[in-house]
Amino acid sequence: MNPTPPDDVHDRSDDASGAPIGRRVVLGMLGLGAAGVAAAPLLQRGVEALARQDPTGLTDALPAGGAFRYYSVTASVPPKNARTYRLRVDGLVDRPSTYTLAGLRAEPQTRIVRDVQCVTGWRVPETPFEGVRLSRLLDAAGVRPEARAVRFTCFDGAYSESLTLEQARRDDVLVALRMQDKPVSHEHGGPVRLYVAPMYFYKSAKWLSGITVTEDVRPGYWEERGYDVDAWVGRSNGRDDTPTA
Ligand SMILES: Nc1nc2c(c(=O)[nH]1)N[C@H]1C(S)=C(S)[C@@H](COP(=O)(O)O)O[C@H]1N2
Ligand SMILES: [Mo]
Repeated sequence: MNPTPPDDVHDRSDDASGAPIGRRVVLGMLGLGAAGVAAAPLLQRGVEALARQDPTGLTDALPAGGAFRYYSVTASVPPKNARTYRLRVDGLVDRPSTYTLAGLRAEPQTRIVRDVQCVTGWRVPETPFEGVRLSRLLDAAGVRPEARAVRFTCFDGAYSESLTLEQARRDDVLVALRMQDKPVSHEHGGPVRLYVAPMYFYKSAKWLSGITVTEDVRPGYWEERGYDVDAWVGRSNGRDDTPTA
């Protein structure tokens, strides 16, 4: 099992050194380059509105103060509720199955309180998430021996994520029904999102609708655009905060 990097190494000064890496990647992906950096002050008009349109975290360059930003790579997502929500578990499993929200609520719930860390620098300390351990759903489905990875799909129709099977089986990876001690809101990816506590927040797919066990890791949405598949906080995406002896 991979050790979890300590949360307390990620203070604000740490962010200040780490953030430009993320921003450079982001600006490169947007094709903005130096012109984008020069235009950044213009973004300060309407931080909230822009943050909603900025899935990458570019608006983290702006002062906004410790709160969650909402990110979505799609303009709008049709909401799902207890009646319409379904989570499909399939792929290389012996027992493919479909969970309703009630079915997920009936499973044992695990609560984890850790810092949320976006790869672009913003961080929300001590955020509670609660839900069903992914390992539990995988065990219930009966993962076949040839399986090596898990792919996650979302009912926004665009986003995807992935983990190796070993990562997916960690006990700090949840299919989350609650966030900040409330049901996961639509804006935060409710009614059900993934929560991968030891990794940057882009791994925590919102609006989770599919868990497919696969033979190989298939890079997710941001990973196809340059971010690391193994997204350990502090030890990926150009950062290495591993303490040296
Ligand atoms: N479906 C979906 N999941 C997603 C994203 C997204 O755009 N679509 N963005 C990711 C990124 S980059 C971050 S930082 C977090 C943001 O979660 P929040 O909106 O609850 O703050 O969700 C991650 N999961
Ligand atoms: Mo992010």
